[in-house]
Amino acid sequence: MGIFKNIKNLFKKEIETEKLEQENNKEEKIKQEVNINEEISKLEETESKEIEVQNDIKLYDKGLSKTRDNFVNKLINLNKRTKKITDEYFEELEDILIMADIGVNTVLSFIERLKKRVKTENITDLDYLQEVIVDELFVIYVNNSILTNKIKFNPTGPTVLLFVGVNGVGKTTTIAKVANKLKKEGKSVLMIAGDTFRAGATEQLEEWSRRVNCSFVKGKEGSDPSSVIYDGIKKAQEENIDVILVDTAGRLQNKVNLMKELEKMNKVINSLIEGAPQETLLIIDATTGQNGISQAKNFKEITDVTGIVLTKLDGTAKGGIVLAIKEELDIPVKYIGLGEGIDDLEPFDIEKYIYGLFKDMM
Ligand SMILES: Nc1nc2c(ncn2[C@@H]2O[C@H](COP(=O)(O)OP(=O)(O)OP(=O)(O)O)[C@@H](O)[C@H]2O)c(=O)[nH]1
Ligand SMILES: [Mg+2]
Repeated sequence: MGIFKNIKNLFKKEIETEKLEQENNKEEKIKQEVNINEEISKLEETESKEIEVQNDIKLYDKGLSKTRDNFVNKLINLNKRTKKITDEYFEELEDILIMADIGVNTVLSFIERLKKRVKTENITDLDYLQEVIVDELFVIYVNNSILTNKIKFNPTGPTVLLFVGVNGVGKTTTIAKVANKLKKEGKSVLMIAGDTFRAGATEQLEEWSRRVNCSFVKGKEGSDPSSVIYDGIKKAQEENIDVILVDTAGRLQNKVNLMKELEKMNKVINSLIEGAPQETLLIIDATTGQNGISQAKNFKEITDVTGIVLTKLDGTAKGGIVLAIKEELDIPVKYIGLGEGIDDLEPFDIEKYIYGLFKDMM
C-alpha cells in the first residue's frame, strides 16, 4: 500500500544508497591506501549523480504540469467536494480519467477494480481512497510486464535505431535529442536522412547533426530511402560508429506502400548488420490522444515496433495516454519528450512519471 510514499522514498533512497555505496568504497580504498584524489572525485561523482536525479525529477515535473493542473486538480477537487463515496462519485471519476486520455476500456476496468476494493476493504476515507487511486493507476502500468525502457544495443558493431511515425509527431527532433544524449554518454553517432520525401526534411536533420556535432549521410530529394540508408550504414561501418539513427518519412496515406518501404529498409539494414535494426521506435504525439493510439495500432500491424517515444507531453493536459499505451498496445514507452529543447527528452520512468503527476497529492 502507498505506492505514493514508496515512490517518494525511492528517490531519497536512491540518493542514500549511492552515498552508502560510495562510503563503503571509501573504506576499502583507504584500507588499500589508494590516493586521496580518487576519493575526492568519487564524492564529486555522488554529488553530480544527486543533482542529476533531481534534474530528472524537475524535468518530469515541468513536462507534466499541464496534465497535473488539469487532471490531478480535478481529482483533488472531486475528493474535496465528496462527503460519501457513491455511484455518482465513481461516474465523475470515470469522466475525469477519460478526459485525461487514459482510454475508455482501461478506465472502465479501473473503476471496476476500485469499486471492488472500496467494497471489500470498506473504504470510506477520501484521503485513503486517493492513495488507492494512485496505486491502481500504477498497477495498470506495471501489471504483467517487463518494464524495460532500456534501448537495446548491438554488442558487436553499430546499433541501428529506426524512427517511424506520421507527419509532424516529432521524429526528427527526437533523433536530435537522442543523438545529443548518446554523444554525452561518449558514443559516436551517425544520422541518416531517410526522409527523402518531404522538401526540407534533409536540411532540418543536417542542421541538427551540426548542432550536436555528429556524422550525417543524405541522398537526393526523392531518391530511394533504402539506398541512402545503405550508404549511411557503409560509412558508419568504415568509421566504426557506435549508433546509427535513421529518420524516415512520415506519410501514411497508403499503408501498403509504407509497409513495402519499411520492409525494404529493414532488409537493407539487416543485410549489412546482423540483428539490426536493434530498435524500431514509433513516435507518438501525446497531444493527439486516442488518434495517436490508432496510429500505433496501424504501425504495429505493418512493422515490428519495439518501443514508443511519446513526444509533447509538455503540451497536453492528457498525460494519461501513457497508461492507455500500456493497456491497449503493450509496447514499452522508451522515451518521453517534455519540450522542444535538445535536452527535453527523458528515458521513460513510471515512478518519476507518477511522482510528476501526483506530487500535489502527496
Ligand atoms: N512542445 C514540444 N514540442 C515538440 C516535442 N517534440 C517535437 N516537438 C515539435 O514538434 C514539431 C514537429 O517536429 P519534427 O521533429 O519536425 O516532426 P517530424 O515527425 O520529423 O515531422 P515530419 O518530418 O514532417 O514528418 C516541431 O516544431 C518540434 O519542435 C516535445 O516533446 N514537446
Ligand atoms: Mg521529420
